[in-house]
Amino acid sequence: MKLLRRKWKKFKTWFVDHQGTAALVLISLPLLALLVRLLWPVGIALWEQVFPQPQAVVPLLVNGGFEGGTSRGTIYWTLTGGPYYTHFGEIAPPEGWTAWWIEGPPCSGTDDWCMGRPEVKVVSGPDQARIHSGKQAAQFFTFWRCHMGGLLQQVAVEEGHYYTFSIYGHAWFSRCSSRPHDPPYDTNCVTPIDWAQDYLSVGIDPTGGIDPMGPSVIWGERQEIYGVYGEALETGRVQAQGETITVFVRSEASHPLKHVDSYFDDAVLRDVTYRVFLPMVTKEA
Ligand SMILES: [Ca+2]
Repeated sequence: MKLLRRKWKKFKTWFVDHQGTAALVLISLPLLALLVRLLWPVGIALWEQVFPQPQAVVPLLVNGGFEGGTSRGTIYWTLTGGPYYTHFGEIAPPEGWTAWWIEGPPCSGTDDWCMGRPEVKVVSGPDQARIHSGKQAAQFFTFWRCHMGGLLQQVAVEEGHYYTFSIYGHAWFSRCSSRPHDPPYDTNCVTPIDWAQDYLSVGIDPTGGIDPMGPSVIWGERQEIYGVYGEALETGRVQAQGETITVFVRSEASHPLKHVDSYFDDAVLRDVTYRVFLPMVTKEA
């Protein structure tokens, strides 16, 4: 107690001797608190700008890995017009995706062979080579018919932003055999066809349209990828013209072989608006 009394006495003496300073401190404290309160949100915002926190990447596509269920969505055109939206039991595209195709026009440069209606399904085995990652992939295929078609999905995006779309894909076709990895021209049956192409590609309609033949679709390079997954199919950077864009996957098979299959997996839509592309610099020897 003696110590406390001595301290209090000392404080009183200091307070009397320094009234001006004490008053200034007492007035300044609430003002300082008010200033901090007002500037706090600004400071937090500045801090987040300078030191941004890493954020989880939210996939722009629905079911891009084809790990979900299936849907019945179709859109197709025939020689009599379109688009038509009839559902077919053998067409069950991955959930979130719509199967599209062109039906009827001749392919291979002859009226003998025409683009046919495909079958579409989600595959989960037994052939694991058809799955790029996860447990499922999408299969688009025809039987003794060539085809032009694939999958599409409309996506909500930021108008004016730039996007790229990619997917892994490969084709497999066989003149007769049902053995999954036989070469295309196996000889265990008789058929006059000894040639084939299946071009795979991806595209973006920056206006959100759903016509794969429309002039606004910007397609990436067509590639022939046979038998196994290789490099991803990709589009270039495409600027969204509105709040919706459409991504397309396309298979163009020119041959009515017994098996005309296309497999796809791991579709990704990326917002590349702010990505900086630096030129590659090679150090001279
Ligand atoms: Ca998958």
